[in-house]
Amino acid sequence: MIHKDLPLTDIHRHLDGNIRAQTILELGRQHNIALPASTLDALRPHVQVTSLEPDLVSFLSKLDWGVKVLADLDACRRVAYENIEDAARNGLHYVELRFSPGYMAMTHNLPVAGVVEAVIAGVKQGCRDFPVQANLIGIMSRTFGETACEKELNALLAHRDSITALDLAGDELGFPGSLFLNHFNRARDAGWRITVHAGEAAGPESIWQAIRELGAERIGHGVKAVEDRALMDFLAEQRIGIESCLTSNIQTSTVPSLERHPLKVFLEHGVLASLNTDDPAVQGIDIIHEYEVAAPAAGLSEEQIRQAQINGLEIAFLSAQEKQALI
Ligand code: ES4
Ligand code: ZN
Repeated sequence: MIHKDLPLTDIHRHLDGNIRAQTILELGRQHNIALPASTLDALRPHVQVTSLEPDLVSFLSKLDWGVKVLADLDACRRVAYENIEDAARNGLHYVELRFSPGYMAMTHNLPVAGVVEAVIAGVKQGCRDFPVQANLIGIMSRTFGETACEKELNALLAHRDSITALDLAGDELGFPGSLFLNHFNRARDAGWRITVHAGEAAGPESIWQAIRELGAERIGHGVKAVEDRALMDFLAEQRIGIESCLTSNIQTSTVPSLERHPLKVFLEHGVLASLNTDDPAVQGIDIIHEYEVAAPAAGLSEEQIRQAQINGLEIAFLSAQEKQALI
């Protein structure tokens, strides 16, 4: 269960993987974009995961309808704003929203820096209207290669003070972290925090690489760390945070069942692992489901669920001042 005496956080949530089905319908109508269905019920199976996907890349294709309706910058601002509204509705006190500006810009050839600006504006307005704190994490979508990632990075750096951290998402097997050393050097020079999707589709070596070469202070998913005892020790000792997303890991076939998810082992090992959603609208879940249904199914005791909630706050990319406002 969710512990009401503690702040509730979600520090791994993709804004562009969390576009309401209703908003996809409305934006499709508004901009004359042909959708695979014209009612909410008929659209759902196209924009939401209904069963297991065979792998990460198939899962990620489910996010495409959401960005296909981003026909202008106002649409980008709207989905950012609605993400804040939904976070507040879910009872979150603090959310880290991540987004790939190049992916959001892609279908309608929007200016990438304009997308960054629109997302920042939507989040800022949302935080004025709803009782939730937020920070933004910029994503480079590795699937589109080094040059596209450089464009995303440049657009994000144009608004560096409104962005807290840099992440690398997408096809981990096809595009290893070693391709992005320069990108992360620039991000660290800008004073950003670093988190990397690693050990989701690839093995523990991808996590070592993210930490040692990209400067990751947190790891998205990191499930494969459990295969490497030295890495488990290192994560615990160095207080490298793990952003666990239980349902996501089942839907991408990263883990065969919740009972076999390594989150419990991480917590037993003293690794700072937290509970998060990933792409809640696409997955058909919310943070409450992850705490109330998924975490118990993964074998976590109430004490371990509480620890995961504490860890979410502990490893959040909050300044001392922002943290003070939360507790
Ligand atoms: C991801 Cl964009 C995205 N969403 C969820 N999981 C991911 N893993 C890598 N990229
Ligand atoms: Zn993710």
